Amino acid sequence: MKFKTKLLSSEVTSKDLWTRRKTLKTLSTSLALGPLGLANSFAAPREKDRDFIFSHAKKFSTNENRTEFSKASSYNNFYEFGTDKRDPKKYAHELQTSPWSVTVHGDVLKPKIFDLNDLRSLAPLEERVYRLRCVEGWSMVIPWIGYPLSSLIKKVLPTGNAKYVEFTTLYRPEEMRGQRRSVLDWPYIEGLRLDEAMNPLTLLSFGMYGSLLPTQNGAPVRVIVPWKYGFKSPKAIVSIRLTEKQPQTAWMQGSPKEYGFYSNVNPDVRHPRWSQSKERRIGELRKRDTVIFNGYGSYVSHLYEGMDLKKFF
Ligand SMILES: Nc1nc2c(c(=O)[nH]1)N[C@H]1C(S)=C(S)[C@@H](COP(=O)(O)O)O[C@H]1N2
Ligand SMILES: [Mo]
Repeated sequence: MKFKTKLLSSEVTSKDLWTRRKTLKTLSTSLALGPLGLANSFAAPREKDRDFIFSHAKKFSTNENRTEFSKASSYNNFYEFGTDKRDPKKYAHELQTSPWSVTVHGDVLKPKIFDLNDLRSLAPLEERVYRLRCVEGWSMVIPWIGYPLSSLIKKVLPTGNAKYVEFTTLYRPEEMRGQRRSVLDWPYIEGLRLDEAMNPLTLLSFGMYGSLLPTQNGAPVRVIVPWKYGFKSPKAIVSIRLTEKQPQTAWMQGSPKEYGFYSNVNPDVRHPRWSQSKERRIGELRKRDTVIFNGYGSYVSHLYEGMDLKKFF
């Protein structure tokens, strides 16, 4: 896998990254680098990597064992590259992720097209170790790097009409071979209620495991919503639009009986074809019990007070 971004002055292979990452881990434990982690600090940082500085957000992070980077970057859902779990890693290099810009618009007073570098430097980057649970019944623990999406939304000044946020993934079938087949109604669209998008857990993410996002994990920018099923965490975003009406998401469009707008992790609400009460943590053999809101209830349950979560699934 090759990163094609402005940040990395030279291309590195995943093997390089993995060994370097291990070095970093050793370094940071032995030298106790303190709360500020400097990505790629294992060697003299190359000119353009110096911006990728982040702190570790302990408050928002789980202490559970992290999924191995090699697994998190090779077992992926990213239908733009194919429906097999191995397809994203195999074909993601066909996508050019630089230059990149994200349009933030809709019911806002200050719409703006952000160049990726401007977007990334809009707020301090934090590392947050979150659980991610796929509706298919597997889960991972991943150290993401990003900042709260609320920081961005506040900048563009939502109007009183804004009730929802719609995210759109890049549409570029020449480079995303999965889009040449009509598996989903492209482009991939996801949505959140505005208060969900403003929740401190909701992350605009640019990196993971100390480095930039691999393309198969959604480079150069994606959203992470840890209390919802994985598909609510859209990758390779080009548009963030505030709206009055609830967005029609790609999965609702494709299969409305199976995928609702909310899609909160909920062991008591079955997927029509299988139970959601258990899950397999990637790397483990025994199944675990699935926890309501993926274990993030103390942060988010108030968002759904009085709502029938079986109806609003
Ligand atoms: N654009 C886009 N975003 C997407 C998907 C996709 O197919 N296309 N798959 C979703 C699903 S089903 C999951 S489980 C997560 C997986 O994220 P990961 O590969 O980084 O673990 O990405 C989500 N975001
Ligand atoms: Mo998923």
